[in-house]
Amino acid sequence: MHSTLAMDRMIFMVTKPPKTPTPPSVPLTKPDDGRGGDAVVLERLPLKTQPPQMYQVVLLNDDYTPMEFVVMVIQEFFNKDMETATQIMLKIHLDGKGICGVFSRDVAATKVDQVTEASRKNGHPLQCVSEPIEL
Ligand code: TYC
Repeated sequence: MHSTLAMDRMIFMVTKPPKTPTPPSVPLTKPDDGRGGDAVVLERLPLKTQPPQMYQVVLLNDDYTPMEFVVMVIQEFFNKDMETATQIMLKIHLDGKGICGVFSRDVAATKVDQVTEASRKNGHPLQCVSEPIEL
C-alpha cells in the first residue's frame, strides 16, 4: 500500500481533535481563605439506616401438648404472668396459632431454640416458629 501526502492529510482532516476538558460549573474546592492551606472539608451526609427487621415468635396448636405446659413455656421464655400466658395459650388453642413476642432476629431464633428444646425434653410436639413482620 502506498500512502501519499494527500491521503495522510485527509485522514488527519476527518479525525476529531481531542476535546479540551471543560471546567466544572461549580468549583470542586472552596476558594482559598488563606487560613487552611490544602485542608479538606468533610460534609456529613444524612443517615439512611433502617431499623432492623423484627420477628414474631409464634406457637402452633396441636392436639397433644398439655395446656399447662404451654402456659409454663409462655411464662418462662416470654416473661408473661400466668393470666397473660393463659390467655395467649387459649388463643392458640382456639385459632391454631398465636404470637408470644416480637424480637430482633437473633433473640427470636434463641426463643425458638429454647421452646423447641424444652418441648423435646418433655416429650411434647409443641411447635414454635419465628416469622418476619411485614413492614
Ligand atoms: N390443644 C392443646 C390441648 O388441647 C393445647 C395447646 C395449646 C397445645 C397451645 C399447643 O400451642 C399450643 N391440650
